[in-house]
Amino acid sequence: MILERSARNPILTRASIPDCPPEIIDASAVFNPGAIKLGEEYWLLLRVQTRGRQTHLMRACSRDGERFEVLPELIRPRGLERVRGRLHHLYDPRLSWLEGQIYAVVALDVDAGCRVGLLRGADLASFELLAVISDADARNAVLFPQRVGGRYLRLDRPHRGAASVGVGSGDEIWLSESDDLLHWRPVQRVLEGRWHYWDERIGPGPPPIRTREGWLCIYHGVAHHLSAAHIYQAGVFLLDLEDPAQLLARGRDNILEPREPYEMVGQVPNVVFPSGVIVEKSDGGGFARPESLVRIYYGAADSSVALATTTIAALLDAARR
Ligand code: BMA
Repeated sequence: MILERSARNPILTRASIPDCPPEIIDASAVFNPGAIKLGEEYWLLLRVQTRGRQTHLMRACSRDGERFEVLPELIRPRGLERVRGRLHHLYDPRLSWLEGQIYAVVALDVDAGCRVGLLRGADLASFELLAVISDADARNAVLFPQRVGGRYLRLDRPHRGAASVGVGSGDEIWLSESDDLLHWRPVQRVLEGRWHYWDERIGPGPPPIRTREGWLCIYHGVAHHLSAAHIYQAGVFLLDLEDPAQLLARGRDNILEPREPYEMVGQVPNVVFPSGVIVEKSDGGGFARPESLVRIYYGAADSSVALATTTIAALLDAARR
């Protein structure tokens, strides 16, 4: 088994969400969290949904990475009035620690479709919108935790062929670069969906992990050839350290798929959606250690938050298999 689910799964459910009137009364769902470790504390930035199907951000804190307490307070990023058109939802934050600040890459639902936004803050409570960093329709993007060759990098997933899923989606992950985090240029496609198999449509998950063997990336793949369902799963691939446009390896199989009742039943059935990762140990050079514990936080059935653990070595193995 590559990933081991927490015995406490789902670690957060709608029952964990304190009322926060007037916005949140008897929340409907909590899922797709961003994750970050600050000192000895584990933090999750949560996508909380109300019974009006409105979306809010809340945060949760833990001392052990497994038992989280949700703070009874909404996170309200500043500067959202700069988003063009009416902003309906802000969600799926991917958190990165970069050059002494916390960044969150978020999806923004506007009338024209979906855009990617970049938030920055000294802590999780003080986010400000830096910029909308996609012109065209896009939802999933994630920052690399450091510059590579002087450039900021991200993985993103341009939308195309909305087809059967009804909302924008795509089957390619691209590497893009920037000098200032505000203006981005596509570099190269790094991964394509594999039609007929587990990852037909794909999108980046949590931030890439720097290992001595390359950038280890967790992504989600959707199988929809089974016609009755869209099955969201997680997988891994590896990009070259110096030149992350080069794909070194990609696992054949998924590493996590909906098997438990809380993953198979909910608002959107059959979904595991990895969005946060915490690596416990790095070596002196800042590379994740092979034996390090890795905590992967994921949304389950668009209803709750779950946790699975593994090691860097096991993920590298899975990428090469
Ligand atoms: C994706 C995103 C996620 C969601 C998933 C499953 O396209 O919208 O936010 O969790 O679908 O519904």
